[in-house]
Amino acid sequence: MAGDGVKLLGMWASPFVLRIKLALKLKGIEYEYIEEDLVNKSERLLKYNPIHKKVPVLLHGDKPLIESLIILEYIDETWKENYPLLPEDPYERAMARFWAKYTDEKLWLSIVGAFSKTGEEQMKTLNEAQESLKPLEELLKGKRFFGGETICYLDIVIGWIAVLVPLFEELMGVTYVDPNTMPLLHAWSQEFTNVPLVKERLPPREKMVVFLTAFREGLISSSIKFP
Ligand SMILES: N[C@@H](CCC(=O)N[C@@H](CS)C(=O)NCC(=O)O)C(=O)O
Ligand SMILES: *[C@@H]1O[C@H](CO)[C@@H](O)[C@H](O)[C@H]1NC(C)=O
Repeated sequence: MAGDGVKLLGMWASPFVLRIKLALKLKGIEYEYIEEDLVNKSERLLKYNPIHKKVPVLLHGDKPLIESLIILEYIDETWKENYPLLPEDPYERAMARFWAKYTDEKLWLSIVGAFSKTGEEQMKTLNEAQESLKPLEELLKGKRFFGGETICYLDIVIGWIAVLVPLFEELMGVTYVDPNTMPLLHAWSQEFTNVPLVKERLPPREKMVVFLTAFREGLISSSIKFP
């Protein structure tokens, strides 16, 4: 039956891996999860993702799939009947893909960019990040989730903002999503992480704080390259 032989290579803190966990759960697909050590990468990871050497990797039987957005579309097309993720309408599908690309390019650069800076540079880049978040506020007008009444493709794609941004804010002592100027995005962020299926899969908060503190130190000292 569909679902047999599905494996996910992941890393507990990865927001890209979380996308795949959520999609598989929404679709009701059973899978084996394999935690990868990204400091000491396994033969398995290098074999299945020799180009980027990154997680997530989805294995469907012996077919490897890489890049979380591609994997999401593959999952949606392979298990069509269960809980559609992308919209039906071609124009809406195209727009969903546009916002996904915007999220992974512009938003990722500006949000993590500000996280990698201190002092005056931090304030400047934070401002850019806030500007780049504004279109999401527009997108949420009249909706509870990006998908409408329930979480869909775009909620899963943008979900990392709900997971990481509050932690970034706490560690940096700043505000990315001001509840006064971006009330819909702020409310979405809380609602999304409170959906039981999401909440059960969030990385442990305290472990995340330790992980992100070290990540930020790496970014600031340039021992971790970004972008
Ligand atoms: N564009 C990729 C990003 C995946 C990614 O950046 N994965 C990180 C973990 S969050 C990784 O595997 N990093 C390992 C490395 O860069 O060596 C996707 O959407 O799947
Ligand atoms: C790296 O991983 C391999 C198994 O994939 C293991 O045998 C080895 O001990 C690990 N090395 C370190 C330094 O953790």
